[in-house]
Amino acid sequence: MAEYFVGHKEYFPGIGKIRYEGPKSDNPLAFKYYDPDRMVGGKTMREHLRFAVAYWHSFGEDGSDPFGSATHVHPWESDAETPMEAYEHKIDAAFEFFTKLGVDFYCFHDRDLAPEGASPAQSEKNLAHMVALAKERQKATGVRLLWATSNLFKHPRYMNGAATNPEFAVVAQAAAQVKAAIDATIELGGQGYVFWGGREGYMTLLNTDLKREKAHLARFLIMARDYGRAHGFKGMFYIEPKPMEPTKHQYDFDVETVAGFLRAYGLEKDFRVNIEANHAELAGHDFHHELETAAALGIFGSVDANRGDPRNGWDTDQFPINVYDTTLAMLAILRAGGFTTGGLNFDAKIRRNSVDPADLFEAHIGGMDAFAAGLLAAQRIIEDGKLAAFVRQRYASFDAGDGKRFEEGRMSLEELAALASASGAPDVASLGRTSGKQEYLENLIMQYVLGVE
Ligand code: XUL
Ligand code: CO
Repeated sequence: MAEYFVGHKEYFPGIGKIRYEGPKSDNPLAFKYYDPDRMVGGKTMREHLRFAVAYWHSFGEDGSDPFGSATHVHPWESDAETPMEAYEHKIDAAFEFFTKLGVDFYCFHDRDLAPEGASPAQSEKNLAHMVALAKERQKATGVRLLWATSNLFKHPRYMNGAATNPEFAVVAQAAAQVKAAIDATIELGGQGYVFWGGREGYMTLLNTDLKREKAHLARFLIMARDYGRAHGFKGMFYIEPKPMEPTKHQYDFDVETVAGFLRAYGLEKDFRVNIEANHAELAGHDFHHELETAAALGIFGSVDANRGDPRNGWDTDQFPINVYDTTLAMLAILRAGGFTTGGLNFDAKIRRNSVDPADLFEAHIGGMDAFAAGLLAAQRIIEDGKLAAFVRQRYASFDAGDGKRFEEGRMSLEELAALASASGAPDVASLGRTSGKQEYLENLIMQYVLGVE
């Protein structure tokens, strides 16, 4: 394989392969921390981090917002003579970008890759055409599909929902789309398939049968799971939690809510969660909280890496740069055993006024460096063992004797209560006055973060 791959025309001229130059480099187009082949705890950085580029934000967004029109001019669209040609050029630009940046994965929505047609059959044909081109490019470059998904939120027909739409005929349209997108995922060897329920929720409960809509969502997911498994899909299905936006309330509110839903409908074997940092924030949680919760519930799967703005109540989808946060995230991910089918997908977009071709590279370089630095710090935290030892010690009273019997479910409430006044019980006045040492622990993490090199 060439150093990087240019399909036909070069869409990012003047920018070559992005290389690791180390923390002292002042080259904005070089990695400072992400050194793909560097070994970290028995695996290379690239194996740990499994970076993916999001097709929709990187090659589809035009910079428009509710107050202004497009600012991003995409050469792969402006040089196209037919609407389909714009999609063909876009995939060339995308694979040029993936290989220059040096990521191993990408993710797409069906409608990013190929345009919607006048009928489900035409849409399916458009998608199959583009899937064939994607397959050729994957083969030529070694870049793989981390996951695909279906855009069930943009078309006006989905304004009242897709799988949860009160009109059955719309649910059928959504099924046609998902079936074709699962076929595309299988054809491209995708390692995952994501459901993000952008419009699976409500704007007002006054017109909504919540119980029925949730049951419809479960039915739909069961059908999709059964179809995928029957057609040879061996990857992971994911639900991506988000509490709101675009609807007022979304059924996949957060990790805990999704876990309960999966268990209620027997979906927990085939589905895991794809956790997005900005969605965690909208749910009122830390990203770290969502990751630890998923790990504890055994449903951690993949990550949409980005950041929100704590002073904005919407999904700003900025690139991640906070190394304290990425350290805690990587710590949770490493402790959960690392990624298997999942990875770190940059569901993030450059700002509206970031109009230089280099901006898209710099954005990803910063995000990759932030996670690489986080990985290094997290690995040191694990190797040093101080943090884990502190937490273990904090629960030591459950490791043996009565505490252990309690934990293992071998004690009644009467027995437990009797221990409160048994001989040898600790003095009640001073009991429980043990410092949580939060400030010490926060400082300890800071030392690892600042010690990264
Ligand atoms: C929307 C979002 C989506 C999903 C895929 O907030 O995160 O882009 O990641 O549909
Ligand atoms: Co996302």
